[in-house]
Amino acid sequence: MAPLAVIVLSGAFLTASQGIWAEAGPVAQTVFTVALLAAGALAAVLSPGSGAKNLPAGFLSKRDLMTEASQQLHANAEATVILCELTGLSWTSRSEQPETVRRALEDALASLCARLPTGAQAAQWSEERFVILLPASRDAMAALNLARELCAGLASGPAFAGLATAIGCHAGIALAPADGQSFGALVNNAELALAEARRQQQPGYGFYAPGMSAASERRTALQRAIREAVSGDALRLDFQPVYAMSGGELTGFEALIRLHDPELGPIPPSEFIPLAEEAGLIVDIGAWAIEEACRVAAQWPPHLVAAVNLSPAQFHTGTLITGVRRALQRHALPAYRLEVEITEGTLMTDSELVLSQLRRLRDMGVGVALDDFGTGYSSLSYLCKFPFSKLKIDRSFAAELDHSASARSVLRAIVKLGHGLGMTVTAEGIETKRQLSLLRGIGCDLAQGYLLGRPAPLSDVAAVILRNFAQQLARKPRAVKSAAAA
Ligand code: G
Ligand code: MN
Repeated sequence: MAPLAVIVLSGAFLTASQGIWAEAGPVAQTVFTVALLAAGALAAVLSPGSGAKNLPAGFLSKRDLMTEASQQLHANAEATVILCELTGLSWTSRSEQPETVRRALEDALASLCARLPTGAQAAQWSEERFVILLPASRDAMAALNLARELCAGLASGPAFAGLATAIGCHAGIALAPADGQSFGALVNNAELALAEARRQQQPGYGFYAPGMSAASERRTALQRAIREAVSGDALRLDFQPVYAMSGGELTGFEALIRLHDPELGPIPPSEFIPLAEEAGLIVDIGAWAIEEACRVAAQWPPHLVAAVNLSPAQFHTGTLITGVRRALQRHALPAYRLEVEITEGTLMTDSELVLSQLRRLRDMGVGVALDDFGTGYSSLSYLCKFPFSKLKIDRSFAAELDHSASARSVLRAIVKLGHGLGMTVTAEGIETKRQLSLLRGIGCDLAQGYLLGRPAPLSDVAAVILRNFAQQLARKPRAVKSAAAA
């Protein structure tokens, strides 16, 4: 594990120094440089043998590239730094096929080197990272074209025999003097651009932009908050009621994860779920949500269902089914009172893996809803392959209803399709009475939205249940009274 630790350390050091770097004085920059060199040297000494041994002829040592860059910046204050990162070399393949990985790395480096224009210089930065120094930054387009060529060249490069995954490349670009006046600052900002390019996936390369430091600091702070919330019990579930369109009877609640950080305040799920996914924390969070929803639902009247949203990552752990089964057992909750919601995105990759687990959940009696329907690819083939119990129509349709006749036609078709396949259809995002009556007229079975009830903390749930019970009692006294007596 030693080499992994050292390389991760050097990466973490770079990340931790983001933002601070810009303000750092010469002493700190020297310390930074020495630390990088030390980490690189250690990594080389401790390498398990999968690192490239034969660097292409044009490659400088890291130290020489630093000297070169400093001289160049001193002489004409202009330079372009491109930080490239190879992808696809997993640690599994590294430990299982060190020789193949080493050759693949060398091939990738040679291919990278062959594409460098005259005057460009390069050095290996860490095992998978390479810094390219271009002599001037006046021509930003040339830098962008080079980054594009490097990424495209590797992506379509020779198939590396024996490797399970193809080798790819991401690149971040920083230009002096605008993006930094020292080599360290340029590399640091190229690192931020690289991280953004990695997050965006397409096109896989891009320039540094000034907002990236602040955005990166917020992401780092949020990931810390998420980590602390997971270990420190600060996650909460809010519950949004779902009602029957005809009669208005409460049928259950959708459980929605909420994160409230003492310093950052409430963090919306749209912000923390992608970050939790990125940090690999979503699996723990998801398992907790299932457990908590079962615990809470077990205290409700027996006709009410709790719905929990599942993330794609939860299908890759191998523990989803046992986790659900254990949570149901622990809280003595009948399976039909739990529903899981997945979006079409979850079915996009490894759909067989996902569908086989959904089938097992259905066999157990757990409800399976297709969430946000109509916004993704709406591939109707999933509807044939898997018997979803419920279709939840994305809230954008409710918003469109007021002014779009075509939205009404599409909705009618979706409802017909859902009913034809034996599914219950829920309309989400109902905010006005007009939307409610239109959606009822179109034939949706269930209704959810701010008009009927916002997501509310657990402490409000009992009041929602009681209010609905009272309303039902007032509406149809005989039926409800006899149900209550029984
Ligand atoms: O993707 P899913 O349907 O699980 O998303 C639920 C999200 O939708 C929650 O964050 C919830 O707060 C939000 N939401 C629920 N009802 C409404 C609504 O009526 N309008 C809007 N804009 N958002 C809603
Ligand atoms: Mn949902």
